[in-house]
Amino acid sequence: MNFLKILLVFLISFIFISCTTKTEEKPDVVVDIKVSKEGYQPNVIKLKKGQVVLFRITAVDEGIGQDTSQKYYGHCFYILPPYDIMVENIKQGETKEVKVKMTFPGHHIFTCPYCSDVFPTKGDIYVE
Ligand SMILES: [Cu+2]
Repeated sequence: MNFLKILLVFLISFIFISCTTKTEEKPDVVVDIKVSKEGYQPNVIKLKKGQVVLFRITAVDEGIGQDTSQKYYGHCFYILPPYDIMVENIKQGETKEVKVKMTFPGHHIFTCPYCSDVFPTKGDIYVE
């Protein structure tokens, strides 16, 4: 019985670890991205499957506003599922980082859900 419990815990942690794309591994590549109401620069990013990528996102303008008492402000950086990576609330002039292991090949979209319905804040990631 105890053995089964241990096995179950092991299996659950294994599944959790293998599903997550955020990583503590050293980055293979650094990608600097600027975001403003003009969109992301660059907005097409080509990467290789298995690479660990450090994304550094800098907000150039105020985005949806700089009121930090609000839940959401500035810009953000969201890679849609299956990555489902979200960097929230990047203030003007601020740079936020996220490290992602590119485990899913193909075409993926990143966007700023705060303002992408008004501004062209969308981009493409190609993982081959
Ligand atoms: Cu935005």
